[in-house]
Amino acid sequence: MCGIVGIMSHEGVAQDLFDALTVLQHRGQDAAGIMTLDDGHFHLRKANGLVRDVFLLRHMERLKGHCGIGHVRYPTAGSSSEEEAQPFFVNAPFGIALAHNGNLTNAAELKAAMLQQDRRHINTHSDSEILLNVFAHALGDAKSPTPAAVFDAATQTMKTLKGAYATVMMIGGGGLLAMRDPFGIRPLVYGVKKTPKGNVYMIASETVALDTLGYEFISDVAPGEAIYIDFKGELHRQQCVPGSKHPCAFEFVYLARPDSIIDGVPVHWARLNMGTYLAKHIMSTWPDHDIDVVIPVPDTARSAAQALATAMNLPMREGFVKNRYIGRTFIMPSQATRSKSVRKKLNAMSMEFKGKNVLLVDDSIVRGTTCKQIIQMARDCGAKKVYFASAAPAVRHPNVYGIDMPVRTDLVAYGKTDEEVAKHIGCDKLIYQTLDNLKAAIQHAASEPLKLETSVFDGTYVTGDVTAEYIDKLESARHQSKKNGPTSVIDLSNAVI
Ligand code: PIN
Repeated sequence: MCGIVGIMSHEGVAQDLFDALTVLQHRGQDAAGIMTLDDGHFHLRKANGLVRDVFLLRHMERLKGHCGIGHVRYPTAGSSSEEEAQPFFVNAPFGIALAHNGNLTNAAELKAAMLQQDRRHINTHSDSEILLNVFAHALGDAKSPTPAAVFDAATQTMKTLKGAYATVMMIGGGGLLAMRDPFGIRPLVYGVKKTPKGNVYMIASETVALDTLGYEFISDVAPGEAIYIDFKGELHRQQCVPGSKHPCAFEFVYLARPDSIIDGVPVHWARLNMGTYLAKHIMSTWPDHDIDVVIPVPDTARSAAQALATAMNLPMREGFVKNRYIGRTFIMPSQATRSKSVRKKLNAMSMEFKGKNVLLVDDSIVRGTTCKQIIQMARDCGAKKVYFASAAPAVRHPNVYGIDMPVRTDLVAYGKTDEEVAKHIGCDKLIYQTLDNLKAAIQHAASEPLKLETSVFDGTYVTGDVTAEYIDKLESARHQSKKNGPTSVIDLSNAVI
């Protein structure tokens, strides 16, 4: 997953872009980049690392201009090399820069077609570079980047792309463009700051970026919609292709910040509801439970654990302390780093465990490596029984829409019953949220009826183009990259055009 931002202002945007990327840092800690446009000149700084480490004063001073876009990355398709950090740029037409969150599922076909039909070379393993070139080709014949020309190109692009994409682009002599895929799988919002010089607009992955920087939320970018803010500061919108809202359920489970609102759903409320539904499930399936205390696995699971404890009339106690200076383990590049880092990251306070039957609550179980160690820590602290509850259902399918979910064989629940997973991770009892309850929890926090993208739980891919063959290719690319260093599904260029 990645975080993106774009700003159209009347003064320098580098500082606001930097601050917005810092607020979106949870969406990716692998690389960061900013590109600005100043009087016809594009300026770029991108590198691997955290936002605070990538941008030094000398870089910030170079990033001049009243318009700019930014990106924080965790790699999905593509490698984690510095060259593949975003924004990407093409010279023609007009100069276009792009920041993308999501993953295209027809990238291999598009790459092959691009070379053969459009004679466009793609230099990286990234599907984002393909997206940029599809759009650049579509805008190719326009005399100038007028709203009509840009929306035509956006429409053509959306008809060509498959998969998940939330994007911001900056077009030389034109303005700032945002597009969200027809299912709205990844989040994208925009807002305004009213200043004496006129409106300043921000487009961002999450509302938290608008809030923190003092922008007023206008709307989510609708699925299949494009938003274009020209250099005169005028905002244009167009529904380019029909859309049907299906935000990714995992954004609510874990990816997004709790203080964001996605498609009318406050993430924090969704997480509280997950706890309440999980409590109801436990009480109905295990009425004579002997849980003494609920202990959250920090941080994401705290909201769910709190609501669960309240609904079950049980005490909730903090039992783990997290070192806040260590990154999230889920989005570190290698499994080796991940396994080593758990104990450095979390320490248990034995007095909360000793002699008690504890219910540990986490947001999800993916590989099962972290929770296995956490359960062992609880036992080492003298817990009598260690029960484990996941606020999300079992993850049994790979993600193809921009979350770096492991290949099936690395998912602990793949091919296992709940009892087998419990045995594997070493708990006395395992309780998963049911998928119906997860959907209900998110729906109950929503302002209107909502459908969700839930493929990691049920293997149903909303875009309708994800075949078993595609998943096999994706997985063999990931296996290969584990063995030989980064490669990508796009590189398996035996695509059928
Ligand atoms: C971690 C949130 N959350 C914890 C991410 C662990 C899966 N993992 C997904 C659980 S935090 S495992 O709150 O952001 O720090 O299944 O791989 O063991």
